[in-house]
Amino acid sequence: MRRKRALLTTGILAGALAAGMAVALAPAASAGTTLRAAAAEKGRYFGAAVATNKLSDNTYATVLNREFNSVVAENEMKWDATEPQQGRFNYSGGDRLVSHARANGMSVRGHALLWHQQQPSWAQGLSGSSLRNAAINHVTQVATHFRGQIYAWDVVNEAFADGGSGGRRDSNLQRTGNDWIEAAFRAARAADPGAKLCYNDYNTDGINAKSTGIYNMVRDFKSRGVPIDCVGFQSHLGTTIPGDYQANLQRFADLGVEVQITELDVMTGGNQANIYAAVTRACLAVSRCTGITVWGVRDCDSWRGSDNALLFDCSGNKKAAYNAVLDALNAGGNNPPPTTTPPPNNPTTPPPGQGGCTASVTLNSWTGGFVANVKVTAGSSGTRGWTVTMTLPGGASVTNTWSATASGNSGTVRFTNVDYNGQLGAGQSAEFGFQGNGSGSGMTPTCSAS
Ligand code: G2I
Repeated sequence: MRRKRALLTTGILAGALAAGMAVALAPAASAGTTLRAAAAEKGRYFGAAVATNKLSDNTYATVLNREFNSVVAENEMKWDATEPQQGRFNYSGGDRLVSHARANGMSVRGHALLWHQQQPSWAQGLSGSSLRNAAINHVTQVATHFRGQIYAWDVVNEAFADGGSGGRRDSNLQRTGNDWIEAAFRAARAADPGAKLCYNDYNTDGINAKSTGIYNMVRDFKSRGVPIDCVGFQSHLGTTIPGDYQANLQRFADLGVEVQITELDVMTGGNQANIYAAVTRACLAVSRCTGITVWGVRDCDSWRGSDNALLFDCSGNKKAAYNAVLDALNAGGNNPPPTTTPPPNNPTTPPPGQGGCTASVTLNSWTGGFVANVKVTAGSSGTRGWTVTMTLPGGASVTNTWSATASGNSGTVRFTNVDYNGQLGAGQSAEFGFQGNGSGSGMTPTCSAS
């Protein structure tokens, strides 16, 4: 059967060539009939924010599963939901969304590890190093729980001020020190090295003081090796879209980060469909724009109430804005995202030694605490297992460890591989980390392989 068709095709081709007709050798891309199919043809995802209690609503689930191939929890992965009491974690809503995504071929955005809003009341009552330690522990625990299941995390959400200052917003987190954002990104990288780490904000839809403040932070992070992979543009839009929307995405992309439209919704009115189409075209025109997420499924699911800001009406019918997005996704011109992602920036990695293993430590410190990320690299014989020994400065102690098992928590501490990261081929690396109280400066790791 297959052979017959191939022969037939060859015959048609030969005939067409003989007749001097132009023949397209690559199959023409077919028009996608759903948002997820049309976006996938352009190498992108199309997602929606989901309230997990609505997954049992038939209309909701039907539209979600048919049209979207990415989801984000509207509330269930926020701090108040995941750590309602300090040190007591609740992942039920997030886990439910992740399994729904898996069953339906969807990727998951994680939202949001740290934000000044929707903090549990116990965190609202903390300050200084106890808040900083609690925040970093939160990042570590949550990102570790979901490790391997999240495409991109909003590590920090909405940390910049509105208005013309271009500076940070005042918040309890900001008052722990300006380095709280980079500390969060480092902890997230250590906990889930496979997730893309994003900074996410609103009112950043054109080139303005706020987006420029964020741009400068991202540029600084890239230059200092702070792990950041993406910037989220929420795009809660009114009745207009800034003329430099695309140019703004492009300038961030030019810094070497992925850009994503993360919470799109648009006020109803004559321009709604046009604005949705313009956002879609802008993302397609920027090769590092990897996907669009709308902030809800139907108008009645939206936090914007009577704005009717989404792509489906309350009965689940497609609106004009839906058709405009689908047409824009299917229109010609393809600027696929790069298929390779630059590896995480780790300038301190030493070359592997002969046999054995080597280890290097990257420290992220603040007054009263630190996070140490340790990279173990196998020498020419590879490892079956490894142990890294470090002597902590006096007064310092380990409070938690990930991707390794610690023996002791002060003085000389030995960190041994866990079952999934002991076996390394020659030159291969594994990472683990730990958080500590006190100062971690001056620790020199030594590595021994088995
Ligand atoms: O405000 C719109 C979005 C802006 N960017 C960050 C997003 O995380 C944010 O989402 C909204 C959710 O759509 C709302 O659903 O964040 C709100 C909280 O700031 C969410 O509202 C909250 C209500 O304030 C709570 O009273 C309610 O218990 O939703 C909770 C769960 O329904």
